[in-house]
Amino acid sequence: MVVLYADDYHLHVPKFEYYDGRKTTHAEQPDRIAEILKGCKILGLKIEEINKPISKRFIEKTHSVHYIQYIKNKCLEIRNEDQLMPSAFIKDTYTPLTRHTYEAALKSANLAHHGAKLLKNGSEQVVYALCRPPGHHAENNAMAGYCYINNAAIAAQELSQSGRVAIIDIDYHHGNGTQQLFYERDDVFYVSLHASPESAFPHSTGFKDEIGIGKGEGFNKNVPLSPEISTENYLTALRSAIESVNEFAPDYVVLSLGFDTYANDPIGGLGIELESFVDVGAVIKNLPRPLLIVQEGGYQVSKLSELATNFLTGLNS
Ligand code: Q9C
Ligand code: ZN
Repeated sequence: MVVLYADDYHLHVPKFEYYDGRKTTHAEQPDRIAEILKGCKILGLKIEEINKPISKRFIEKTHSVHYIQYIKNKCLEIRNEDQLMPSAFIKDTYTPLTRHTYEAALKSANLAHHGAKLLKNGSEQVVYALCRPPGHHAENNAMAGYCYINNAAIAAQELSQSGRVAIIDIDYHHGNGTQQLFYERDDVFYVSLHASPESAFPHSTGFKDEIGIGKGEGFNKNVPLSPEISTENYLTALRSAIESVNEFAPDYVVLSLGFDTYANDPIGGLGIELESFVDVGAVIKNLPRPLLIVQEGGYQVSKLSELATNFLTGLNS
């Protein structure tokens, strides 16, 4: 197993978001990755730093050219440390641009893409890409939910050129972007466990009846959960999601990993306590390999190091 990170995750520092008509501090901060990295170091894992931006031709298989151009140009307009709420290609009020957001997003996406390459050429069986900014809310032509470029989708796209790919998403929030990007495909299966969109962002997607369309019908699976679910029932739901992955018989698996299911996450929280992340990791261990783990959310910064070590301890048990 290798852990990949880009030291340039520091480049993107969103100042505030607008929530319920109020300007509030922004939850998606650089020290999130510093803390997870700290956990990986405690475990003595192999860690590799890569600060290269992803090439355009790989992004353009996932995002529209106009969308990517727009982000690039808007970031170039920002000449100071301010942030800018874009007026186009955006779905909410949580996803501001800063001067270096574009650059940080390219480097984040490259980690996932590089991880996919390592799996394809057989040099690793498990790769953990510490992506920041996260990606699973980013759609073909829209940023949302702190996400600009869909890291997991870009990796899955790369892997799909060599076989069948299953994406399992266990972030607290539904991955609307990843769902959208593979909704009409039967060679990439998407399954997501998340807090019910009735009470949680992104609100409009993540319902059970979204099963894919055309030849993609049956290759999208949403498992909306009550925020009050017991950890025991959560683990049962996770086991059955893994069963559906096994039924699909993928050649590669991508895990979108969010630690915002942690009970005390400031914006999420599915009641999973710190110690139980060992069990989550131990269940995830049953996924087939090669496996690419892509970091998504998780906002209780003071606990991220321990959340990561617990999860990885279970995974490697
Ligand atoms: N202030 C990811 O976990 N909700 N994105 C904002 C709370 C947006 C989360 C409301 C949550 C986006 C990758
Ligand atoms: Zn999330």
